Amino acid sequence: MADRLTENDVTPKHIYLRRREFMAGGAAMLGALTLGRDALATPADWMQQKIGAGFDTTMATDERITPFEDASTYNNYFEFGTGKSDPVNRSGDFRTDPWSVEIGGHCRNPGTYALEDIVQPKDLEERIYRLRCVEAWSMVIPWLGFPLASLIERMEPTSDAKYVRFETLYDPDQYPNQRAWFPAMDYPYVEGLRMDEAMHPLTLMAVGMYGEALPNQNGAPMRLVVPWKYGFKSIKAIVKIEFVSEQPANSWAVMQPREYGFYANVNPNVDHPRWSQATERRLPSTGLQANRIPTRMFNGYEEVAHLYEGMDLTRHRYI
Ligand SMILES: Nc1nc2c(c(=O)[nH]1)N[C@H]1C(S)=C(S)[C@@H](COP(=O)(O)O)O[C@H]1N2
Ligand SMILES: [Mo]
Repeated sequence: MADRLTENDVTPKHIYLRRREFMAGGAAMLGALTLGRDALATPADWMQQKIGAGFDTTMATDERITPFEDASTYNNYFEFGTGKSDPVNRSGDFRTDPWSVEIGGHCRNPGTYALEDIVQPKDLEERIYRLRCVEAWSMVIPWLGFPLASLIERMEPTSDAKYVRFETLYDPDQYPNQRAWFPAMDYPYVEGLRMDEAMHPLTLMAVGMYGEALPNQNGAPMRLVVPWKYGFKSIKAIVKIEFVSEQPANSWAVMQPREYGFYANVNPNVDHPRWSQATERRLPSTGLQANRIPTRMFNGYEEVAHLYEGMDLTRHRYI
């Protein structure tokens, strides 16, 4: 289940409101607002640390929060390179301010919106979600964000809006792999969700993690988090959101259609053509201590199962 903070969590909102200042301030942004991100705390510890003893710990799972160090140094973000440490090593100068997002397609309020107008501080909350990559590693991350549904509702999609299509920034000046002789994929990176998936309360637009603004390598200034799907659905550095009537051609499915599809729901019973998906390596994971655990259907978020009733999930996982 999603662990949520809906009361007393003024700190994340406060941090977001100060975005411009701490972007400018660089490392100084951490300051007194940072709370134990080195953790390996349990979610219950994490919540208690943040809001005091009043937190209802029955909401929390007993899974430990992945240390910030792992979550921010072992990343997939092909625009910066295909190595897991390329994103942290190469994203230092990435500019996230100013940032605007073009929203359009079948909706009543299309336009180009400044990030500050998209993120409503009152909607920000912290949610502890697992992130499970196709390549079988996983993490538990305290995200800071808002339900995608609240943004969609403000845009007033029409009945022709059947899917939501997302696009990452295209800027070869800033993204080394976009100007490479042989780019790793066709850019810009594109992802999509069916409307009901996009509206599901678990679907989060993240602007931060571990109580701070998102690090560049994790998708600053705004990225999607769809916790029951493989990580590639969680598109980073979003600059365009479009309401469309046809299923979007998402980047990985276009690149390797035999391996990747549109739905990409986490499913331990359906293997990737090149490896098993039955287990995952929970970070931190090393050669000596792989920390391998069983993968769960829908990454453990079984409350989404009804969205796929009547669908052959074997077929829709990759095809
Ligand atoms: N724009 C963009 N978004 C992306 C990717 C990418 O290469 N480019 N990689 C995806 C993949 S495959 C994963 S597993 C997650 C990784 O998120 P993390 O680095 O925050 O763990 O980001 C996803 N979002
Ligand atoms: Mo991934």
